[in-house]
Amino acid sequence: MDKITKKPLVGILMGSDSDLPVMEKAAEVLKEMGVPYEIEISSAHRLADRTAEYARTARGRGVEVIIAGAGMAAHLAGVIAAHTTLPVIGVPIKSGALNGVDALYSTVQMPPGVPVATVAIDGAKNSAYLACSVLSIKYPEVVGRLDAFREKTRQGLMEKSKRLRRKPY
Ligand code: RP5
Repeated sequence: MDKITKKPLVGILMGSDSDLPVMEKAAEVLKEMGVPYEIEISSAHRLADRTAEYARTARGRGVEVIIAGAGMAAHLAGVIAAHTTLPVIGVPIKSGALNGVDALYSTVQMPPGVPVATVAIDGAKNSAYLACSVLSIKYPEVVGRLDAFREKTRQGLMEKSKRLRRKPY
């Protein structure tokens, strides 16, 4: 069991700055959970060498989980997974003519031995919660924060349900 320091434990990558409105939601969740992260743009196609280098050096720099979001022919998460054995979480992004279905298929259909844990189209929030679940194996602080978040969600929904039940029909 370890203690969290200021060193980034999660690397968030995205293929383009146009992915930022979606991917910053992952950053927000990690901030709420007190998990340090680094965030960068690096494309599988337009910055191929840099992407490979990022993935190869991530473990050595102390990164423990990588989140990669990309749209259209989304190969970012897969290319990262090809260059590291760290857990890689892919976020297919809704962009282009096919509204993210292309990115979903490109991200999820990895060959055996090179897995990418793929969340829903634009599922950046869940990518961060999943990263927290992975980290919770080693960092007990994260377990407590995940439990507190689930409890807050539960309470909020119970409140909403109560308010709805009180409405006259
Ligand atoms: C992908 O192509 C990016 O991840 C982005 O979702 C999409 C469009 O990129 P831009 O043309 O907006 O840079 O590689």
